[in-house]
Amino acid sequence: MIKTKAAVAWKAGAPLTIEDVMLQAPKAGEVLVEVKATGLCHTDLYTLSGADPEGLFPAILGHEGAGVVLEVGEGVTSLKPGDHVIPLYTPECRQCKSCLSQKTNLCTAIRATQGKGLMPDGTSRFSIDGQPIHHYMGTSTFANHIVVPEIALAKIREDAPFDKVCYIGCGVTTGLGAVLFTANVEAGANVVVFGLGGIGLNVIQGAKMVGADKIIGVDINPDREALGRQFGMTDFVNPNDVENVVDHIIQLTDGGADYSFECIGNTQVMRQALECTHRGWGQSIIIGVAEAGAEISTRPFQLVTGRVWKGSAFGGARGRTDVPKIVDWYMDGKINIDDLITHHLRLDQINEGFEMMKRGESIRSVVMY
Ligand code: NAD
Ligand code: AHE
Ligand code: ZN
Repeated sequence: MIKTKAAVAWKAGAPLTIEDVMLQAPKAGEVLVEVKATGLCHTDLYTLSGADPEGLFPAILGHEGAGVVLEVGEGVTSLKPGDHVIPLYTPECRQCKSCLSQKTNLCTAIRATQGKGLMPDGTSRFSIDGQPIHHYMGTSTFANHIVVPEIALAKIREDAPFDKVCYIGCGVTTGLGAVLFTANVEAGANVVVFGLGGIGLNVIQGAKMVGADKIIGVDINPDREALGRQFGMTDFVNPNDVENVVDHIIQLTDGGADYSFECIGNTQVMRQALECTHRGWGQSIIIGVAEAGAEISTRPFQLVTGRVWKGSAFGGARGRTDVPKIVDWYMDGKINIDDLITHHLRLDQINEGFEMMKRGESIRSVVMY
């Protein structure tokens, strides 16, 4: 057992509190990691709000981290103490039906226990005064030390700064990957991005990277326009300034977008995102996470006439394979992460990070341990 510090979510809607937490040593196939930095993603806020059907309390949230391996359990062969890693909420076992299919990144090896806030053996490694505390998304990066299965760690180069590449643990990969892996956007395509936060700006960055023609950003926060343009957005639409956002985009794109991305988690916007795509071939990718019980709807005619609705988790990326490459892209200057990290915080400032997210003042806040 070791003692570590963590921000604990005791109940839905309540601020996190910083606690001393006991962490059990890694068992077979598991790895002890010292988390050096973690980003705050909207999904953490969503789960904390109580809207997540898989949200369990008490839990240690956080899923956008980077750190160093301290110890490996029995049978671990791909990692050793000192290795730099990014924890993966979408693991890559390379053995399950899903991994072997090569049709999805949604590895199923440990998904059932992960969704119950437990390690693969059905128990938690975290406790406070003997009371078990749930893991979250198999990562719990709001703890300074975590135990994670080997298959849920991407080994990365050692010269990459933790406080930047932690963002590759979710937001960067989700946004870039949705363009590159899920939608396969081609050069010259017209793209619309709904929601220009930590995910949407990375979708814009991905669209620019593949040579999209028009890249239209849609957000109710006018402050998002400048950063959107810096990352490659060609047109900005504030839905509050136009009569009908779907008609407006269809006009701007001469008949509809080739691809649209919903990066908010709002089911009404999901419908708009589908319906603003081009008849015959438009594809709309849902990235945003909506609350328990939410449903999407459209006229079936929208699909009959060739529009396609798709979803994307972790950008369709295979974590152990793709994450180290995305770290290389950052280190080679091919992608910009620095300008999206608007705030650095200490762990005891984490609640302020969520308040800034709610107020629309931050893109990514990163906690450094
Ligand atoms: P964020 O809070 O940084 O950004 C959300 C943006 O949406 C903000 O700029 C906000 O102003 C804008 N917005 C809100 N309501 C709007 C509306 N009605 N119309 C237009 N714009 C609106 O959040 P984020 O971290 O970028 O996450 C975005 C969504 O993606 C969340 O739902 C999150 O849970 C989800 N997510 C999904 C995956 C995945 O793998 N599928 C990964 C990460 C995040
Ligand atoms: N428990 C949630 C699931 C939310 C969800 O869809 N999560 C995304 C990642 S969001 C990261 O910021 C995901 O990877 N989904 C695939 C999976 O297997 O969970 C709910 O709403 O039920
Ligand atoms: Zn996330």
